[in-house]
Amino acid sequence: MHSSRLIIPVALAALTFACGKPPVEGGASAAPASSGTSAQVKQLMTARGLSEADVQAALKTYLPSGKLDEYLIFASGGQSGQVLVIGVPSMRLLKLIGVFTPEPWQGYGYGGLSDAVLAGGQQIGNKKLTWADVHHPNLSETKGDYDGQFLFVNDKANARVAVIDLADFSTKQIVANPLVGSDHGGAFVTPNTEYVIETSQYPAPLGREYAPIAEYKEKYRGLAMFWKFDRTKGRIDPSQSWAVELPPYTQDLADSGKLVSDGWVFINSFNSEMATGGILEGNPPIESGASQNDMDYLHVINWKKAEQLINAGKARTIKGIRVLPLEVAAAENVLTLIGEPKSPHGADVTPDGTEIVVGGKLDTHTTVYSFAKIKAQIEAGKFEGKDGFGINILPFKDSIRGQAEIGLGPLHTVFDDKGFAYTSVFIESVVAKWSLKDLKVVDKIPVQYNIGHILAAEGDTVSPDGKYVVAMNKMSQDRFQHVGPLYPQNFQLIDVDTEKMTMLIDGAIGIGEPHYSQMIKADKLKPISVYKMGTNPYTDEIDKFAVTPGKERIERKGNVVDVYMTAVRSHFTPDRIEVNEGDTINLHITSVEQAEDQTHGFTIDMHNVNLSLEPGKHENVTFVADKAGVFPMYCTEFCSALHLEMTGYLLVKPKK
Ligand code: RUQ
Ligand code: CUA
Repeated sequence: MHSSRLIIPVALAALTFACGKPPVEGGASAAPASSGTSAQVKQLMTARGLSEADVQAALKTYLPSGKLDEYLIFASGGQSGQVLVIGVPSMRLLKLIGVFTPEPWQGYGYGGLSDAVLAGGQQIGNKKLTWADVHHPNLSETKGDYDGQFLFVNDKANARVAVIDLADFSTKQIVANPLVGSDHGGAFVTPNTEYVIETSQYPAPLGREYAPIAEYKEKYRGLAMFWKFDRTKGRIDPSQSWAVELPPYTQDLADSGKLVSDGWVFINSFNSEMATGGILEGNPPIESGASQNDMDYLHVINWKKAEQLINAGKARTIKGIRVLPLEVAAAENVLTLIGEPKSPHGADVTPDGTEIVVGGKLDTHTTVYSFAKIKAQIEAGKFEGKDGFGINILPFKDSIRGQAEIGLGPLHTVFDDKGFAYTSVFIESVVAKWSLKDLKVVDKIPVQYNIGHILAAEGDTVSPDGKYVVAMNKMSQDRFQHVGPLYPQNFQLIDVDTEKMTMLIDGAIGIGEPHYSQMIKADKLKPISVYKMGTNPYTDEIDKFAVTPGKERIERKGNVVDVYMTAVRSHFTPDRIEVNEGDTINLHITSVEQAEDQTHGFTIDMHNVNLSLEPGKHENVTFVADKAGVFPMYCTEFCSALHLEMTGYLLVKPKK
């Protein structure tokens, strides 16, 4: 196997030699021929067809064995229902976090305590959800800056939000929105993570009820859900959560205000035409019906005021959630609207919180809204009219600072530390860098191809880092080996510290279609290495069934058998479990290891049980031994030289 990695350390030496020499366009470096090392590098470059720029890109991204990445990306795993953790600049995949779907290595969803987490909102009527459309991972914030404690992520297809604790990188909670069936603008946090915001996508009657499509205007609605986050518990508290009812305008992406605009939320919408399709009935498809008007509506929500009204009892309770009715939201100017150009998509608040940048998929501009103008007009009651739901509309021209001519299909925007914005331009397949000051594009870099989201180092916080931007591209047709008609997604790492943006490396994403991602400085994360002995990671407490060494036992009460087991290099105690066919077995297993990296696994053949037993972790498993037979149990992690010996038997005696 030829690996590009092999050449780099040598190339590094070569560039040191070549220092001060002009680079040779597209060819080998201008290193002095007298240097043995550089001659070798030159040879390698020629043999592999590498330019000077290639070698520089390699030098900027290569990590020698043992060196750590500077940033971590938390990327949505799209249809996989998982979250990817990727190192920057190496673009190495570090972890897949099981969120809405089982993840076997972590033993997530295979018989242990995590089953209850995974089951959150999984049962819809008589259907069980086994996948999710993961869209937008968002890190918890303190004062508008990532604090490295939690990650939230939404499932667009089924309107669920998950909480991941970054102490152990595992999913702790999934909540299902009882009011709507799909979401998109999520899971954005307010600057101190008071709330995790989830806004609906496709309008439907609230409470997941039925109403005929002919009653779309009267009965179908959108929603902005404010999930209350309890930071000390590290969980969303549904009982303290509430929502604002929205008109059926197909709300899209959302962002929280910050600093001066803290207390506000901005949500895009499309299809303010309220097209409902009906192709067979002779109507235009939704896609063209929804593109008739020149403007859709940016929704401006004053959430602090909404919260006051909710607390003052102005809510209607639907399916256990307090909802601020549309009439109240409109009358109190909790919700106001502003025009936004055709088929808007991203809504991104600038680092200083003063402006909102909106991209229009069918427009060539990004539009920059001024929060000060918006607020002043709302306070002065300066509206240009009302929409069909009685919501006040602010004049577009007086609400914006201006527009930047970007290119074809601007979508999402992130920011750096020098006053520049970076917008993904879908149709043109470029990243456009533009100045927030004068709204002028200063640079463009082609990406391969069809970029969707974009992310920058801490790029949506109050203090972005610059340095890196990642283009999240959908179609990579010529970038990787063909692996069938479904191509890998392509994360392209771009250096934005150079005068012109430069492409550093392609990162193939081989699962799901990632949507948004965030990039955090790695040293902000303080994950644990071991659990306190006996910890139930889903309650963060010592489990009441935790087993201490010497206290292992098997207790039988009628046909219920409780097994108290420990795992340690390289045995399970007890290692023999003898039961009768039809018995209910409660297995309580504690890893009594406390050394870093001493992980075991646990499986029972043919029982679909698979656990990961990291040091100190406790697991409970319950099942009925409904099949007589001999079932080996073993450790599934190659934990020691005697790993294969870390085994035992479940013996199920047949009924007579
Ligand atoms: S988005 S389609 Cu984040 Cu651009 Cu979901
Ligand atoms: Cu324990 Cu393998």
